[in-house]
Amino acid sequence: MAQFEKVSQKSAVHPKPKGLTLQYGTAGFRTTASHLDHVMFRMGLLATLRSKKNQEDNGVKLIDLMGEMVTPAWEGYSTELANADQEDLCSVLKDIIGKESINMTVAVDLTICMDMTPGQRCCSFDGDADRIAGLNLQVAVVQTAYANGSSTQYLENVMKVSVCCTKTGVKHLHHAAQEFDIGVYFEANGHGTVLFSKKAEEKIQQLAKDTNASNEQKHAAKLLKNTVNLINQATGDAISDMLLIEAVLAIRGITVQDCNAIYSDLPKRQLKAKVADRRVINTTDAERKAVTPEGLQDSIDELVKKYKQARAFVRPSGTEDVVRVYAEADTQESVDGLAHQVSLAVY
Ligand code: 16G
Repeated sequence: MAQFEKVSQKSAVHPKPKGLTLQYGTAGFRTTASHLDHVMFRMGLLATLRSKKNQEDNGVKLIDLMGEMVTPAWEGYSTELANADQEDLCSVLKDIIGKESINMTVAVDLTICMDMTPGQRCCSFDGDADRIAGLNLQVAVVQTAYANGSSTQYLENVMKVSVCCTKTGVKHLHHAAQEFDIGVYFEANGHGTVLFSKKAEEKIQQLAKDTNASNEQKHAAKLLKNTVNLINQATGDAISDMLLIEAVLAIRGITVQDCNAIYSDLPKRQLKAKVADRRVINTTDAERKAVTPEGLQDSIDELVKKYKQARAFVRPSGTEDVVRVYAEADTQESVDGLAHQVSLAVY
């Protein structure tokens, strides 16, 4: 068929490096840019098929920093760049750089995001939330194996809230959180939000206007109503999460330092182990136990037994070609030793 001849011709311009195998994971295809040219071309083909199957149009849309449409000026640049003839491409790029005064000379060091001084207020974008009482709603916190053991203990023993653990990856936490009236999900690397069931939202609305409710109940319901309005239930939205935390701190009259001092994290260590094929490691129990290769989990269990308040697990990364090793124990020295020994057991 003629269209396949065209595909062959065009894909020859985007050759696949010999012997390179990539796997679609949580982060899609992620590797060095020089290895992605053929992937970009081939994913264009796949997107066309996906859209043809669903009878949808194709399209490419740029989204601005806050998720809104790009400005008219940048729409214009998009049109110019997309339509530029090959020989004019660089001059169009230079033109945009000039018009927008984009500094192309300063090397950006991504390892330095800001200078901090003691007491200065800043936040890293992640998800968190608080608990509620009195509405007979099932509230639960969903974590992953990376959640510090102290946080799990605090939630279960002090806050008396149900905690469940899922595999790493927003989609797993999100689905688990949907099982509850109020599901708070949080990954230690910062992804998270709060989900409210329809029933929970209705109960909160009713209580907020219930004339028989006490002022205290009405106040609590109002706070919850505002939380429903503020939090982004579609996805862990760092900005709304941050605003919610600010609101909780203000309402409780506590500082970030007070909040940080509620419990102390157990010392932890994460390491990466590079192995020939990370997929030989298969896990169960929300990634807390390795089922293959045989004997690996026994070795980890033996090592963990040597330390106090210790736990450790290994899992193949979904975004990098490595095995991740995580350990916790009573002291930093112990946990460093444990993580190192567990990573040796992986090789
Ligand atoms: C991705 C996931 C994140 C997960 C991380 C684990 C989404 C939107 N993001 O960033 O949830 O924690 O991968 O990476 O799903 P890892 O598998 O390399 O440890």
